[in-house]
Amino acid sequence: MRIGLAIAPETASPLAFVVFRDRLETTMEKVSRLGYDGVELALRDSNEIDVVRVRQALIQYGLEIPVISSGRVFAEGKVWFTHPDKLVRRQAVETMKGLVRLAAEFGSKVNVGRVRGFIGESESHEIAEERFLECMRDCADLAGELSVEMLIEPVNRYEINYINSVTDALEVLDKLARPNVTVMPDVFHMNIEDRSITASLKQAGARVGYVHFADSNRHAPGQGHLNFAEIVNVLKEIGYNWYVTAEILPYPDPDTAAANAIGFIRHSMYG
Ligand code: LER
Ligand code: MN
Repeated sequence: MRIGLAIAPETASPLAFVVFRDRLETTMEKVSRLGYDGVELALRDSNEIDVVRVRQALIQYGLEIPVISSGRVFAEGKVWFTHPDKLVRRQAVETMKGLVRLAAEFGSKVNVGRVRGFIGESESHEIAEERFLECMRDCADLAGELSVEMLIEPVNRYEINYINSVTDALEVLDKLARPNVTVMPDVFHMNIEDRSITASLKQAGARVGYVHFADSNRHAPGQGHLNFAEIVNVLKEIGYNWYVTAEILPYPDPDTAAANAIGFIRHSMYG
């Protein structure tokens, strides 16, 4: 398995769930020195980065971009797939398609977290889900043409009220019926929503496309009460051998958090 770190450019809101929010070159240099294999980029839209510059930095620091994540499209762009207004849904789809095209340039996958949207108080689950499925199929079909995989990330109930557990995501994947869309477990959310982290990972099996690691308090793995050795063993058991990426809060400070995360993840993998 390879180890990644979720980061964002300096243009991101301070609320973005990343350790480093800084010039990408500055962060990549640090992340590479710590021994990470890749960086997940949290972007608001595809124009936010310069492809040539980022490609040069990836080569210089020996890093990959496993995933482009889209939480900022929801939080900062304020557009999402279940939105009642068709124009807003269209904007969400166009922004996500931009991220898909960018992902094709870097050989990355594209995450769909909170940008799926929520279900309004007076709305039916079925109508909201239909809107989500239509937007998602539109993006997934472009992604398929460009050989890009998309990832549905279950997110806990305190952040969104649609697709909270891995089991929820698997049901949605069946309805979606797109082979290039998989599930992206984040063990921080699973600790809140899933009956058993290990059982849900086994249930998802080959449909796991990417994984987020954070401890129970969203600090670096090792700083809370999740059993990462057990989680890593189950990932190996189901044949998952791609990236696990630390998406953690920058405590006690960004450098320490990033160093703690890779240290503990390696320890969980190799003992
Ligand atoms: C994103 O990866 C995530 O885990 C959410 O809590 C925020 O979008
Ligand atoms: Mn996550």
